[in-house]
Order: sequence, then C-alpha cells, then structure tokens
Amino acid sequence: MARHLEVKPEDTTTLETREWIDSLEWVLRNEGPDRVRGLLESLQLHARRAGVNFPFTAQTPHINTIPSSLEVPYPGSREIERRIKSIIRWNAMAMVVRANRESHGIGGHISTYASSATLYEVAFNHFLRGRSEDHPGDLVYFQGHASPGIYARAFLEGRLTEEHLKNFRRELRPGGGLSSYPHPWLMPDFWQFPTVSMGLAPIMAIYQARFQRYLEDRGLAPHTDSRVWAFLGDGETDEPETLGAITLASREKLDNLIFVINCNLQRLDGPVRGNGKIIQELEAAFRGAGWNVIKVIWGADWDPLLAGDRDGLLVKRMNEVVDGESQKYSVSSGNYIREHFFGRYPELVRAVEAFSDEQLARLRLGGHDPQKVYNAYLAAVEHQGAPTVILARTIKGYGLGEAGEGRNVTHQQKKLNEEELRRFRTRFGIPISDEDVAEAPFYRPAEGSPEMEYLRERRRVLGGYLPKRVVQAPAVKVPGASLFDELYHGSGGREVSTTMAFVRLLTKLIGDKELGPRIVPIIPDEARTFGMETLFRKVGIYSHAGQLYEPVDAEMLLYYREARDGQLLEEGITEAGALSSFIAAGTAHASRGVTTVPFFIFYSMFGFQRVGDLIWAAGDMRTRGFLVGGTAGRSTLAGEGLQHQDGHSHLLALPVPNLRAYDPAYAYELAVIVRDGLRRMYEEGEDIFYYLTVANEPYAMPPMPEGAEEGIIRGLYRLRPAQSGNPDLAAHLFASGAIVNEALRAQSLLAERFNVAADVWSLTSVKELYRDGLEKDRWNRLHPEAEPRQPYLEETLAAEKGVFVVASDYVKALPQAICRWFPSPPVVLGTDGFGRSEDRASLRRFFEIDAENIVVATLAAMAKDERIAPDVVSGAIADFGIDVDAADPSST
Ligand SMILES: Cc1ncc(C[n+]2csc(CCOP(=O)(O)OP(=O)(O)O)c2C)c(N)n1
Ligand SMILES: [Mg+2]
Repeated sequence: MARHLEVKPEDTTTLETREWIDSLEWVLRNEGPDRVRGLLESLQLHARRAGVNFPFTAQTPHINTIPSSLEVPYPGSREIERRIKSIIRWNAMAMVVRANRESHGIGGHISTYASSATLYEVAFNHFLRGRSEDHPGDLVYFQGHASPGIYARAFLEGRLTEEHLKNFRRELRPGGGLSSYPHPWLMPDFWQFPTVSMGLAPIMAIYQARFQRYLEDRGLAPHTDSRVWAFLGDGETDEPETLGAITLASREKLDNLIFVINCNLQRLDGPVRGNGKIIQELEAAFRGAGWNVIKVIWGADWDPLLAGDRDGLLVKRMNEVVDGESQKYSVSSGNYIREHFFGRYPELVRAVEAFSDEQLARLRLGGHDPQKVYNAYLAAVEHQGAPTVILARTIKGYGLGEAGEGRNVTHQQKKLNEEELRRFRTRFGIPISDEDVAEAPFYRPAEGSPEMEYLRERRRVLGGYLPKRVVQAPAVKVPGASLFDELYHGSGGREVSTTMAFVRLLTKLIGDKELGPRIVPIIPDEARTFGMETLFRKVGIYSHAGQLYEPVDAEMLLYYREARDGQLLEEGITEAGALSSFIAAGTAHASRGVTTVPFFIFYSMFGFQRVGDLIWAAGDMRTRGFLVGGTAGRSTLAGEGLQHQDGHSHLLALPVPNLRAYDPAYAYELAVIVRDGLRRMYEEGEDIFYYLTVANEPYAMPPMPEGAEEGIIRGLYRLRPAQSGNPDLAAHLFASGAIVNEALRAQSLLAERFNVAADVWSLTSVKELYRDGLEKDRWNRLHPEAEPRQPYLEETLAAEKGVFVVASDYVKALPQAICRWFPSPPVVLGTDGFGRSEDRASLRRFFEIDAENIVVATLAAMAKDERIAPDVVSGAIADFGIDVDAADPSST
C-alpha cells in the first residue's frame, strides 16, 4: 500500500451522503427504478426552486450504462469462443508480421484488431446476420484497418486459403492476395463497403440505414429487422463526417443503426484525448443528438469493486482520471495502479487491499469482456425509436505486451521478434511449438474440432458468413428510344438550358412504368436552383413521418409535399450526406437485391472538390448511377464568382477509373448519353457510374444530326461542317457544353470576315477520348509488331487538315490531356484562374474563350503556319477590342 496515505475517519458529510444513498437504495429495492426517477426529479425541482442551479450535462458517470444487476447471462460457450478468438488473433497478427518480414514496409495493422477482437467475435457469434433466402442480412461496415482480423476469421471459416493470408497486401502474386483494406472493387465477392478513409464509413452507414427505410417505405423492399452496423475507431470520430450526420439518424429514429466505437483511447500518433475523456465527450455528443448511448467501460472484474463503492469514491476516481493517465495504467504494474489510481483516496486503497498487484494489473476492461459486450449489443438491438452507439473501452494492441500493448507506437507495430511471438502464443494458448513459433505459422483447428463445429454452427444459425457481397438483382428494362424522342428533336427554336432538358428527361424517366419507380432523385437543397420543384408535387419528398403540417404553399400547384412514399430525397445542405444516399441507392442491387437508379443533382463546384473522397469510395463500391453537376462551367454560371464557378470538376473526374464523364451541349446529347448509361449499367450490369454536367444558359436546342450517336458516346462528333470559306484556310474548332455556341459563332466570324473554313466539333467527353487514347497507345506499345490500333480521336481527325483550336469552360489541362492524338497540336483555350463575379459575355472575354478569342487563336495558329500574315491577327485583335495588356486570368 502507498506509504503517504493516511486513512481519515469518516466526516459528517460522508455520513450524510451515505444516509441519502441508503434511502435511495431502499426505494430502488422496494419500489423500483421509476419511483427512484420520480424522487430524483422532485428533489431536483425543489432544489431549482430554491435557486440551486445545475450545470447542463449530457454525460453520465464514467461507468457502464448497463449495471451488472441487469445483465443477462452469456448465451454461448465462453471457453470455445475464447479459443476461436485467440486463434483469429494469432492469425491476424501472423499475417501482418509475415507480410512485413517478406516485404519490408508492406504495412498492415496488428494493434487495431487486437483491441477490437472481442467486439467483433461477440458480434460474429451472436448478432451479425448473413444474407439468406429469407433474410437480407445485416449490413456491416468493418473498421478498415481491422481487416487482418476479418481475413483471419474468413480463413478459419474456410472462405480464404493459407495462400491468401500469405499474400496479404500482395494482390499481384500468383493465385491472388488480399487487399489491405475493405475494397469491393478489388474483392467484389467479399467486401461490401470501403471504409478505411476515416469518417466515410459512419456517414455512409447512417444514410444506408435511412435508405433501407426508404426502400421499405416505398414498397421496393419488404420490411425486415435487418440492421446496419458500423465498427469505428475513437480517433476516427474527429473526422467531421463521423459526427456530422448523427442528428439525421436520431431525427429519423433509425433504430436499425448501431455504431460500435472501439475506444482504445489511441489513434495513430498518441492518445485521442490525453487531457480529456473521449468516451465522455462522445457520450455527450451522441446523447445530445438523441442517440441511445451504451458505455461499456469496465469488465466484470470491476463489478465487486463497484458494488462495494457505497460512497461513490471509486466512480469519482473513474470520472476524474483523464485518458492519458488511463492509458498509462494499461501499460503499468499493479503496484503503480494501486498507488496512482486507487491511491488517491484511502478508502479505495482499502477496497483493493485483498488484490495482488498482478490482479490489479489484470482488471479487465469492458470492451475485452464478452459478457459486457454481449449485453451492450443485446440492449442495442432491442432498443426502439433511436439509433444506438456503443462506446467500448479497450486497449490498443491488446495482448502484444511489451511489443506494443497500450504504447503510443503500437499503431505502427508490424514486426514481432521470436520472443514476442512466443509470449503472444503462450498468452493466447495457441498450439504451436517453440520450434515453429518463430515462423509465425497460420493455425487452423482440424475440421470436426469443437472450435470449428462451434464456429460453423453459429454462422449457420445466423444466416451464413459475412462479409460477403452478392449481386442479386434482375436486370431492369431501359425505356426505348421513343421516350427520348422529344429531346432528340430539339426545342423548335425555344431557348432552354441543358438543366431544363435534364429535368424534362428525368421527369420522363420517372414516368416510365418499369424504370420510373426505381429512380431515386437526390438533391441537397438546390431543387429550385435547377428548376426541379415540379418533382415536389409530382413524386413527393421522402419523409418517414409523412407530412405533419400544412405546408405554407399548400394552395400552390407545386407545393412542398412530403410523404412517406415520397420518391425524392431532399437532403438539405449536405453534399456528403447526399452522396452517401447516392452510394446507398447505387449499390442497393448488391446490398439488398433491389435495383434503384440514383440521380444526384448538385452544384458542380461542390461535388468533386467538396466530396471527392466519397466519389472515390462510390467507385470502389461499384456504385451505379448518375452524378449530375448543375450550374457547371466556369463562365457559364454567371454572376457567382470564384467560390461557385466550376472550371475543374471534369479534371477531377479524370482519375476515377470507373466513372464516365460528359459535358453535353444539347438536349439530344444528354438523352443519348443517359440512355446509353442506363443500358450499360442496368441492362448489361456494368459497374460504372456517370458524371454529367449541365448548365443554366438557355439557347435553342437543335435536332440531332444524323448518325451522331456513336460520336456523342465516344466523346467527339462533327457538329457543323464549314458552310463556306477557303478550303486552304481550314480550321477545326472544338468545344463542349455551352461553349459550343461560342465555337459556332467563331465559325461564322471566321467565314464571313476571314474566309476561313472552320468545322465545329462537339467534344462531349474529354475523358472518354483520353481513356480510349491511353488504351490504344498501351496496346501498341506492347504489340510492336502488330497492326497498330488507332485511338478514336486520331482516327476521327486523321483526314482533317488545317489548324485545331479547343475552347473549354474548364481548365486547359483538361483538353490538354488529349492533345497528342490530334493531327497537329491544337491551341487550347480554357478557364484557369479564380474568375470573377460577372455576366457570361464578360467572363468569356476575360477568360479568352469567347468567339472573338477563338477567332484570334485560329488566325494566330494559321499565321504561325505561315498561311496568313501576322497583321491579319493583329487586325482582328484590334477589331474585336481585345486588350493585349490585360492581366493573365489564370493567375489573377
Ligand atoms: C481520412 C484518413 N486520414 C488518415 C488516415 C490514416 N489512419 C489510418 S488509421 C489511423 C488512426 C486511427 O485511429 P482510430 O480511429 O482511433 O482507430 P484505432 O486503430 O485506434 O482503432 C489513421 C490516422 C486514414 N485512414 N483516413
Ligand atoms: Mg483508437
């Protein structure tokens, strides 16, 4: 016992407190918790009236939410489950250690799964349901860097081989390997949800849970008790996406959603909250947001101590210890704990007198105690009317001992020496001999052994193995060409924008008998910006609660109609949330066996730039659907200035491998692209998704030229050949979106004033041409003796002579990506720079992409080729009033 502590006699305050507690205890035992609650409320009211104020708190004491007296006994075999868990722990650790021995620096994580093994095993053995004939299964978001544990379990289950485990993080090895983290793109039969970019799993899980309700409320899927589980890290909760949408979950009463936060108090570099208490902080945040919060902090070893804590001193001590100190206890001797934790109060020292130092060092924490974890999960699945978060206290690197348990370096621990391996083996009782242990062999109990029988039986009862990704949705018939006729035929001279054309198209698709109900329009509070408020009335805004009020505009035709079977997801101002809905809807064929077709319409500036990481995750997850960037084009969105005017989303779309990106100019282009996209994704089942930009500049939509379809889809077609001009002065003007009109105007100016014969081409997709060009180049490089394959762009322009000018409403780097397949290098005009709040004409002049600047660029290219004299160019510059001394827009 600590020497400096004196045991003081109990003072009167203590006695008084004890009397009150004894009385309360009596009431609790004889009249129950309701009466206790009533009494406390009365006391509080009385005190308030007398002027005693209580500080607001959404926190409860730092103890388990479920007292041991209310626990149910563990339903399974603790002993067999412990053995299974130990084997998984070993294999998970061995995977990482072996991978790093063989290939230095290959990475992987040991300590995360080591801390969460009990959280996962209790779930796997008792809660998580696989997908079966009569149940859709639970949707589980596994913490990304706990993947070694998930792989190790699948190995025991016989779903992965030893070869797979050996090739962890070596996917290119013969026979295949395992991806570092959950990636449905790389392991499409295994992983469902990409989670390792911190913060994305929680927000995706929330919207997934809500989308499951949407499917049920709209009658697209039957009601079930299927749940969404998200296993998260405590450090991960610092990401704004983690906590940013939690009020949606409580507002929507998503009791089909469970967060399990592994509170090992550590992140990568050190403590999550050294000077605070992350569990308490999260409790307040979630409780304040309306969640059911279950804290699992202390294991059963602490129960007798808590039961004897009549004065509340132990709880007081639990409350006051900050996390940095708690972490220190997890690596310290029993003597240290006695002195520093219990030693603060003499009464506590007395309470643990009978405990040896070793016992004190081993007092188990809640997240490592299956009984506590089981009870928390049970309470979570039984809770109704709100989502649940379980805050489970664990130790990072649990079981690694000196090799990392509770240490700040543990996250990066990837190697164990022989001694450390032996200790780990012994601690968890893995039947591997001293001779073999240095090799860190994988271990699987024999088929028919009690462990294997138990493991298989539990999964059988729970509906099969998981994670498992199953695509099981019948193809959907895409409407025939006639539905799109109106868009193919043009607007008959009426000025409309591509946004309006898109809304028309969407409305028609929604009206289609087969496809219509499957369409999920998603908007983050921009429906009016895009002229989509007609949908409010037509299909209704989804709201599980229906509409509990008479809307202020009830008298109007297009009133704000909310309904339980509403089709439109009006997400409010959250691109991250809306994109999470897009992902849920675009993957429902794989998570729920129902095909839905999401169209997410947003300000194009707030797409890739704002939530690009979620778009990347959407690609990884094989999401199908249409992202529609509205008000696109740096100069086409007039008036807004630099925060809104998007001139680079298409550049940011280039790297997403399975994303098709188009910038259509006309209604018929849009129709052709959407129809082809629908066919490819929903009839052919291709795992691709689309990014379409639409703009708000109105102009007449022409009818589709004969035979343009293929070019529209492949990225380029000749829109309007030169109508006049000298064939020796040939030029080719390329543009997309609204800038096509500038190219057409330039065509006329060039013909009328300079006798230049310019063709105008619509460049519907730089990305398609880029992909195709790279693919052909690669093939040619690797097949030097074969007949070369020609990129579509090169082939299309092969016979064209003269100069080439591309004008883009996007940064110049976008068209520059395809320059090398032009017959000669094109001049590229684009909208690099911050931009200005201005009207369209002024902006296009400012960025040097208007018709006049296209003309000048064409003439300058001709002068360079010595087809015309330089003074013709100077003359044009002067005529058009172009200021040659204006500052470069790309840097101002
Ligand atoms: C967006 C993002 N930023 C950084 C990382 C790198 N990273 C991987 S794990 C980790 C620490 C995680 O700590 P925590 O969430 O507490 O998980 P634990 O391993 O402790 O369970 C970090 C920073 C990441 N994966 N994603
Ligand atoms: Mg952590």
